[in-house]
Amino acid sequence: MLNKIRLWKNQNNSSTLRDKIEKIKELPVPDHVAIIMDGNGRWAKKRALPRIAGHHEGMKVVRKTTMLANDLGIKNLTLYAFSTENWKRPKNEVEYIMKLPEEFLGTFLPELIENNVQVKMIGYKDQLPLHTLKAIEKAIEQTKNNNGLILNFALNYGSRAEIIDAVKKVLNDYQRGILKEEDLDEERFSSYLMTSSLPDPDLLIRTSGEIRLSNFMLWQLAYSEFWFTDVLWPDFDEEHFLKAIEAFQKRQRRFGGL
Ligand code: V07
Repeated sequence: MLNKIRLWKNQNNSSTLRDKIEKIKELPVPDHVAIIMDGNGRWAKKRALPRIAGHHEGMKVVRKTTMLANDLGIKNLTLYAFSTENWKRPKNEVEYIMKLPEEFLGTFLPELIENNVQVKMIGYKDQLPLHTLKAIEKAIEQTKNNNGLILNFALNYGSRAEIIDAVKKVLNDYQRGILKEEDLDEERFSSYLMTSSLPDPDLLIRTSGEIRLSNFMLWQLAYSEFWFTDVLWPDFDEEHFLKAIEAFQKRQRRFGGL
């Protein structure tokens, strides 16, 4: 009897999830969702586990979120996995985090390929351990012709440094006569950023209760909708993601009504 109830409950839950997905797909979904995946350490602490256990659990949520974004027809998903500030963390934690791309891709790359997902990365590659970089570049290469969801990892990324580097490239192109002063506008400047191939995010999600940008996509988020939630990243499930998308669609409808 208990099993029957459990089965009924599960079927019930998963069918409402499918219904919700279908409902959301009737309205325009954001073209680009960016997520600051915060709260992994706090999730672990609450359970008296080492911080790395939170990062590992967070990695599983990356997979679920990617598959749901793909199902919803979202075209671009950027995930903030590691900031240029995160090197200040304990050495063993950083070493563990830098193994996560390999572990993730070792397990899920076939699934990403099956689902036509294209892997990309923004951030400073030169400071990454070679084993991390190699795994990511292999995934980028193997998925470069896929035309489904673009799964873009921000890794060793910092927005102010990105902007300074863009300005330096602008100055260089100006000096070489490739760029005229009158041709520099917002669109042209965007083409010097690491995100040049991506549209600006329509929706930013940050988990774990912090209400700040922490040097993430400062230029690109100028016109985006923001969704902050207290839910810790390892607890962020399909229902939470759908709630953020629903809120986005409601705001779009209000905006469209004006
Ligand atoms: C990382 C798990 C998610 C929560 C945030 C911190 C820890 C997946 C990746 C990844 C990166 C590149 C790639 C494939 C997967 C990852 C880092 C940290 C550095 F091509 N999760 N995850 N990378 N965490």
